[in-house]
Amino acid sequence: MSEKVYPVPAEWENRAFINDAKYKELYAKSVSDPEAFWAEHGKRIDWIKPFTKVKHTSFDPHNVSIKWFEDGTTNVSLNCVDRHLATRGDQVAIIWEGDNPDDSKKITYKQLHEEVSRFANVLKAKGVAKGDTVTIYLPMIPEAAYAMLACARVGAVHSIVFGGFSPDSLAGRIEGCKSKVVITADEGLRGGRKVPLKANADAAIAKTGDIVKTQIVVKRTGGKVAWSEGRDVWWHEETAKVSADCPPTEMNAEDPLFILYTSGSTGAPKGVVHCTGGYLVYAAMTHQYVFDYHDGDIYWCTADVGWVTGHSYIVYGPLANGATTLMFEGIPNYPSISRFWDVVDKHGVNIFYTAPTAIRSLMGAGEEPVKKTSRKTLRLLGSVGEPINPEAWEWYHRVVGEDRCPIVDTWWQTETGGILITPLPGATKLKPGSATRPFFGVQPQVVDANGGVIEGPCEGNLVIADSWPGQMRTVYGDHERFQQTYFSTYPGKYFTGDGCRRDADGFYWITGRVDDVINVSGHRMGTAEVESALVAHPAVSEAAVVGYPHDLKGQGIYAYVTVMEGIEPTEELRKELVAWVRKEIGPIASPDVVQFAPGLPKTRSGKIMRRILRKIAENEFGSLGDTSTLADPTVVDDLIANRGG
Ligand code: 6R9
Repeated sequence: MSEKVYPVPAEWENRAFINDAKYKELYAKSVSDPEAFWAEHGKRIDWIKPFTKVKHTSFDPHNVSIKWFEDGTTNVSLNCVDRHLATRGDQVAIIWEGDNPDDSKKITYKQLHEEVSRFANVLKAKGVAKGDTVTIYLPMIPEAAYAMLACARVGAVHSIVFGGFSPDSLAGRIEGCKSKVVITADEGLRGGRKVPLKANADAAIAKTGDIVKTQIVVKRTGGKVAWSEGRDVWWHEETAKVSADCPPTEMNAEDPLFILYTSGSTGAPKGVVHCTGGYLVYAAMTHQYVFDYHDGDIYWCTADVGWVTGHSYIVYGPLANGATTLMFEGIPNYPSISRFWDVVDKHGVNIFYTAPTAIRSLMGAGEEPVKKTSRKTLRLLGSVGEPINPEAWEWYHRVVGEDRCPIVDTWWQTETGGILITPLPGATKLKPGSATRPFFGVQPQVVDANGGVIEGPCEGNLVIADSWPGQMRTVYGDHERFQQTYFSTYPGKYFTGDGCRRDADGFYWITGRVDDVINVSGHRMGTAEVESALVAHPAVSEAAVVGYPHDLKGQGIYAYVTVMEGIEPTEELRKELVAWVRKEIGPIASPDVVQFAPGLPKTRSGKIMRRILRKIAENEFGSLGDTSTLADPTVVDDLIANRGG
């Protein structure tokens, strides 16, 4: 592992909100007296009724309860839109860059206010009230942000489903939170190719009985779509019918803002619930300090709003701060592999936040497509989603940032609502591959297999000892699962599911998941989800899925499949199974390798020994460990002899 160190550049120490001395002072205060610290920083958003209580949290595994600012009231859209009208009504809130480079537009805070208010009135007209859930299945178009903020405005809880998910996955999520309204587009556009969103949503809705009463459809491409009279309505027609005046609904700090489904190590995806007050305070504060966002900066996060990064760092954090946030519909290599940098130059982007998988794929195309662009406006780079390997970090720093832009490697999760471990560009020296130090109020600890807290330089599992305002509050409809998943492994602590190393400087190096969650191009995938899709195929009797190192994706999906008696494990079947999983879950879940296996390595009690399957997938036959407890040790020889990939 690289231990190269990049000191904080002098100009950053001077310009940044937080330098090292300030970081140390504020961090010490944030953990020694969280009440006082957050009482002060909770004021960064506007409250309708100010809070008098700050922190009321318990990590007791049988009684987890997390409340922040619990007697305060506010509204998220009030903070992201209305409060900027007086000071920056004509400032651009959202720069939208379409898939096609000729297609872009700018939306000011005034325009955003009108769009959000109108659509909020549409939701009301369709019977959406405070506490109702709304499912959003949209491409990266401004309407996605309008829809999120309109839900917040009327007190509805949105659940965004990534546009790459299949009808089945969408159906499960609509059912999970019983949305009577679904918002989609006729088609999405990515890399010049059309994505049949409306057709997918129609298929999903058909699977959910009579839950969905209204489907609101944005006309994006004008492509032909099926229409269900009485249920389907056009966004542009409905917004034209209503007034542009819609006062924000007063919400309690602890009222839910959104649900976002995410993969865990077992079972179906969980509905992670985030609430109004604490989430917004945390998203806004991290956005300002981690990206050192100053008025007038142009900020671009390349995530999709279907993931938590899009929620916190395209929409809520930046807009709460009155920022100009860029939203990009397309992909990094269309129409050319220079697209990211062309967009940076076109809009004068100062702060650029992307994922290691994108960096690695661009790296593969060499330096020339980057170097032929100017990028002179870039000041700061960010990384999120998976560990960034030092080679990719160095390339990002040297080629993209021309050795002048610090990189903030931000570690966090859907569950954490905002960034927990990260450098601050004016305060933290950088080590390629390390997420460095905790943000204010965050108390990471490293524990050993028995749950003992390890001090000093060490390696182990990462837990967080106490709550922070952006933390998820519960699993939608299943508080028991919330307690069980996150607080029972190391009772009294939040278990992240990640392993990490802490070095002599107290810097954290995230080493990846230690549970059965794999991270494919920064997208979380439960191996159990892929397995259940595979065994749903009539030819499959058993399947076991593991992750393995993949040069571009970080991790690839390796599936071991046992076929039913009498079925031939042919090349056609292999292809069919890959297509099947794509259809069942979505393209991001496509197995990279399918290996037919007459038997899986199991203990005598019938438990699949994934440790062995992982080693074989990783090509590490020499270190299989003890296989003597297997019911039939000879299956291992067959697995090795027929290794795929
Ligand atoms: C924000 C987001 C969370 C998992 C997390 C970890 C991995 C995210 C990382 C990182 C190393 C970073 N992860 N950022 N690992 N360094 N900077 O990605 O949320 O989709 O819920 O994934 O991603 O394994 O546990 P989510």
